[in-house]
Amino acid sequence: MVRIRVVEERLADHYRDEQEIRTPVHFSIGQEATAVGVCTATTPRDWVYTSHRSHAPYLAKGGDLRALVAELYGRQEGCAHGRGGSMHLIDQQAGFAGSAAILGEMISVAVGTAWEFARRGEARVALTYFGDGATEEGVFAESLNFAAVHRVPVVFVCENNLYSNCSPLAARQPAGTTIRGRAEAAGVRAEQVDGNDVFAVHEAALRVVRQAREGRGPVLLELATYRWREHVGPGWDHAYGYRSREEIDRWMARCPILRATELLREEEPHIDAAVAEWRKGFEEEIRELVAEARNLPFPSVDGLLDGAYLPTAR
Ligand SMILES: Cc1ncc(C[n+]2csc(CCOP(=O)(O)OP(=O)(O)O)c2C)c(N)n1
Repeated sequence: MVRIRVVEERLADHYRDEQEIRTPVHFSIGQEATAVGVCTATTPRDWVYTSHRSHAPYLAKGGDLRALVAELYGRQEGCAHGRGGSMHLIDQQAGFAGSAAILGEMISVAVGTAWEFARRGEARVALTYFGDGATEEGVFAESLNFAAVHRVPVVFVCENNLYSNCSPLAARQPAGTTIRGRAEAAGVRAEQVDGNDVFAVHEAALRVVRQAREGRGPVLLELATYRWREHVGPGWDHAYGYRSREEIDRWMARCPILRATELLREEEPHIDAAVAEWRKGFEEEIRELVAEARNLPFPSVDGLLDGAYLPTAR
């Protein structure tokens, strides 16, 4: 979580100061526990998909940071060869199967992947991260239904950060309803977990990944969390007026890193010094990788259509 925080904070600074990262960026600052708690409950043979808010799960799953930084700078050595940007990350070796910006798209892709794992008799699980906003896409309902009927080994990971861009969940859904409730209505088991408590998230994820692997069908985790920065971009959005300063302060006081540190302090009396030391190491790591990425070559114009689907010329 500390590594993800440092990496994203520094990338936000570079994004703002240099105007060299030309891809839209959706940071997970404040949401690190959902990425780490779930991804550490998987093996590299389990595949994780995400939507646009992708850096944190990519790194938590073991994705290569060097290739992420190069991708953000649009370089050929990026994980999508500089063609995808922040919202199209991939590291198949780590089991990070891909991210895509169309809301809900990767929910159905994960269901298809998990279904194929099961059809081949492989004890593997597919997981798909999405926000509360994506649950309002029709594909969410269709995917729940298909996964329930076919007992697909998929874990739906909803990062409920209360907003879809600037639109609050309370203005979009009837009072008294929950995302968990909608999953259960479709016949999918579901749990609501404090998404800023990395230990609670991890415990739940270990349990549901095991159940899916054992053939007990799909599960949805609804993780309550909060995005600190603006929806897209490096800045803060206190002045935008769609959420109150008090609400932001309240959630920042529930910082997942601070909470984990507090929970560990008794067992690990030197935890604060360790976090400070890790921070220093990660600051160094990201400084070096950014300096390196800025000097890497861009993709060549000749290879612009490599990897693109083109109908064969007749
Ligand atoms: C099908 C589709 N509709 C609209 C958008 C534009 N859009 C991008 S992100 C976003 C809000 C997403 O909110 P949520 O799913 O809660 O995820 P969060 O950004 O909070 O992590 C919207 C509406 C899109 N990318 N795809």
